[in-house]
Amino acid sequence: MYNKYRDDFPLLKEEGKNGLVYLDNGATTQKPQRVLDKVMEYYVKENANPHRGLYDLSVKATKSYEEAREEVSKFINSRSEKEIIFTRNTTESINMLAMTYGKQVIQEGDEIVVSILEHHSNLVPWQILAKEKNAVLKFLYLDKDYHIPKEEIENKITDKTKIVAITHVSNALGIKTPVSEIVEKAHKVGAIVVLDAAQSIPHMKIDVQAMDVDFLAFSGHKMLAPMGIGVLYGKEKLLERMPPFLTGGEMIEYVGEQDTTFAPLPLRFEAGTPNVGGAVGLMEAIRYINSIGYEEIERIDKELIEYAYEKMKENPHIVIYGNPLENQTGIISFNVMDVHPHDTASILDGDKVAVRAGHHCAQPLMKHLRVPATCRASFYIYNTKEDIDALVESLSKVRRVLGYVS
Ligand code: 7TS
Repeated sequence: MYNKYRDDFPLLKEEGKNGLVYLDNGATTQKPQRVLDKVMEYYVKENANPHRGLYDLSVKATKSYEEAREEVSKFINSRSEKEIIFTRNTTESINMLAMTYGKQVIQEGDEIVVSILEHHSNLVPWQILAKEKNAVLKFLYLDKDYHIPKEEIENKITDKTKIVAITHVSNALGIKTPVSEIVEKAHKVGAIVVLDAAQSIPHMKIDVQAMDVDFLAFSGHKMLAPMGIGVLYGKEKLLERMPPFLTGGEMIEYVGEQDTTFAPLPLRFEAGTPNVGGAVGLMEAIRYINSIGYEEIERIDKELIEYAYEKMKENPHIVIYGNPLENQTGIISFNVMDVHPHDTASILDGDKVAVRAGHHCAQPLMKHLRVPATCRASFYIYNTKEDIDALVESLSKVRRVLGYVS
């Protein structure tokens, strides 16, 4: 299967010669040449500390950083670029929210609702907040078909709910959550919705206005950008009333000996020297994704998932979790019967097939499913049917290597 995007990725070209089959895109994606070039160009031509100097180079760095913010704003259709806060990653975005908005709003007896699918990054910050405030952390659970049923949403989100923090796509199983139903119910009871889009934004169009989510968090590195740059989107009226998170340089307006006034949005939430190179890399990754288009990304996701599912189903010893065909989010979670997923992953690694094995930072989900861990293959635009053939071929050896007769 010829894949015209694969040549854009130097690591795949280089490591491909040694036989690498990279199927851990849920953890992080590879970076296209044009993103690497753009970051390099920034450092060669524009590197300076933005928002400070009055000299030309610093003005250039500031311009590039703010251009990146505009690109992100257009990409997710926020009303204004003031609503885009650059962070390090999804984890930092959600922690920032829990420690600012969360601390301000949550009071004793209030309820915070999450789902059992959450990555620890969208769980632990809310757990700690709930403990601190004597609030209640509630979970939306799955039915036997891996759906969050309507009744869960109806019953768990109540007049006491102040925050609903939910993943858009589960990193462990690839399940899509019913965001519009959750937003509708949450807003009906006066709660706000925080959407963890870390796994969804590489695969599907996000429009924060159409979705009407109040906050959205994602990481650049899972969508072809460098590590160390992430985003927190928030509705302007909510960001306006949030207290600052980190304090110090860049986020102030005026500092006296005893008192400080803070900079306007979005700089109020970006204390210290920012990651301009990362932001510029994210801008270029967005432009690359736009040049491909989500329709094409979805077409590739569908083709790969359907092929992988069909091939893996032919092996009677593979158990697949979730509904990969229904969700088509590039993720297929599985185990080889009677084999620990770490053993499976290391046998695959022997054949140069890179997959993730473990609890996927979703331990409550694993407990809920009554499995200690799974293997996860996760695809992106540069993967091919040949990659999947290599996975399936290697999987067919796993039980034999471990001494099972069939
Ligand atoms: N939320 C979801 C849904 C995720 O999948 C991840 C990372 C995060 C939050 C945290 O993102 P970070 O960029 O702040 O680390 N998920 C994974 C994974 O599935 N394998 O490695 C990281």
